[in-house]
Amino acid sequence: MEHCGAQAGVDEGLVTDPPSCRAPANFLTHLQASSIWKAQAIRKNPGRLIPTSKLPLIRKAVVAACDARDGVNDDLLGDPRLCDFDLKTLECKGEDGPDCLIAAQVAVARAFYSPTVNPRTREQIYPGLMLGSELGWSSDVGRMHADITKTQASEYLRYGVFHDANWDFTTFDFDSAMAFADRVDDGVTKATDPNLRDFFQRGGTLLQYHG
Ligand SMILES: [Ca+2]
Repeated sequence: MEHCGAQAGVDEGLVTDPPSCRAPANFLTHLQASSIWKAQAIRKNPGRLIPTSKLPLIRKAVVAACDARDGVNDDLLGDPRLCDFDLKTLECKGEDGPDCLIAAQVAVARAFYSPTVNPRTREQIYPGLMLGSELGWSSDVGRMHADITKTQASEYLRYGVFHDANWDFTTFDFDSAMAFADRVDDGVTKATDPNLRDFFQRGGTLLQYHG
């Protein structure tokens, strides 16, 4: 039986005819670029890595500011897009401390929330992370890592796209390199067409779930 998604061990996306699909990666070339976007933000801001111990601080402030926007105080943001929390309110007034973020960490957090964009066209390459997602940032999904050189994103781009063992993620630009990655992939993992008519006409059924 063929599967796709995280359970297969790789994020190959919806590129086969699987009967079930757990957490399929979507728009893989751009998803990986969004990881590089975060890694470059961490690299550019000295003292930038937000320690795991401070992630609950951000989430608590976000929820305190926006919990009621969905009409229910339940420690959840029903629609994070309704939240306009200002990270500046968490910036340290003086020295670094457990209850505040230094300016470089504020800059990194802003990069995490920001969509990945093409600097020339300003087109969105991939959405940013939602307000309220902060507790997941230290996981492999959030990519709040000091070293991205051996993550899935950098491995994919190093070997799958650029075919260069010495490829350096800090050199990735989000205009020409992004276009190159899309050309090399040529739809193999960048499967974004939602039209599954042919699949269903062949009698296919698909159980897809995410979490
Ligand atoms: Ca709520």
